[in-house]
Amino acid sequence: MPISIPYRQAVYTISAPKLELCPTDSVAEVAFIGRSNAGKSSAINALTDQNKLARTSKTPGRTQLLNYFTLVPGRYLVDVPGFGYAKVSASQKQQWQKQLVRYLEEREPLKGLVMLMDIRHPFMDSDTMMIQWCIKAGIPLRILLTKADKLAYGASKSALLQVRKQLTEQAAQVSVQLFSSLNRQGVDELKACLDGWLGEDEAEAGEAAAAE
Ligand SMILES: Nc1nc2c(ncn2[C@@H]2O[C@H](COP(=O)(O)OP(=O)(O)OP(=O)(O)O)[C@@H](O)[C@H]2O)c(=O)[nH]1
Ligand SMILES: [Mg+2]
Repeated sequence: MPISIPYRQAVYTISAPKLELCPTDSVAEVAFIGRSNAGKSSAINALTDQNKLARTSKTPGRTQLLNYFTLVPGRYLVDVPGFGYAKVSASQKQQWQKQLVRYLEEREPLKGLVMLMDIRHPFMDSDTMMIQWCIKAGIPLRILLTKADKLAYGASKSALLQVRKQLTEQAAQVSVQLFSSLNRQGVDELKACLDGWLGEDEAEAGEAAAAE
């Protein structure tokens, strides 16, 4: 049985510029990725019911740090600044991309990725690249079609079906849902998904203890 994580208790913990400086006590973490301005920080704020937990900004791609938020000891959400256009030099950008790839490939407690795509223009080049990479690496991926409030109900449903169709042809570990930080659409659905990923070890530990 997956446990229920207290998302509202999230507290900012640390910003790590690279893998080596990430928390050492993590047993399970979920990272939010996606293009600059997709709404990652806003989604974390909606999920945790805190307006200013993750910084949101209209200036895309400012920070290049892995921002950790503790949910319960050893369990984290990670806000990963957007790939795409960052307002930094080409060499800084390359350096960051290298760190990001290392984090995604080598971070052991990483249980899943939440990837945000603007519902009005999904599957940009960098999105498709990330999806392919996740499938290859075998990492569970939840895609949020964000800013769903920008489309009428029918249009958002049909966008969801279209994206879902395109994804099911690819891999079972990838799922997709509608999301809006503005009107909180999809927050509960996202929580249910994250409960499964973040509570996994605890549930297994509980089962093992009960079996003894
Ligand atoms: N209408 C609407 N606007 C949103 C939504 N989510 C985010 N925004 C807006 O989109 C802009 C970018 O949001 P952020 O949460 O800062 O985006 P981000 O992905 O964290 O961006 P970076 O940190 O630059 O990578 C802000 O102006 C938000 O207010 C949403 O669900 N609906
Ligand atoms: Mg952000």
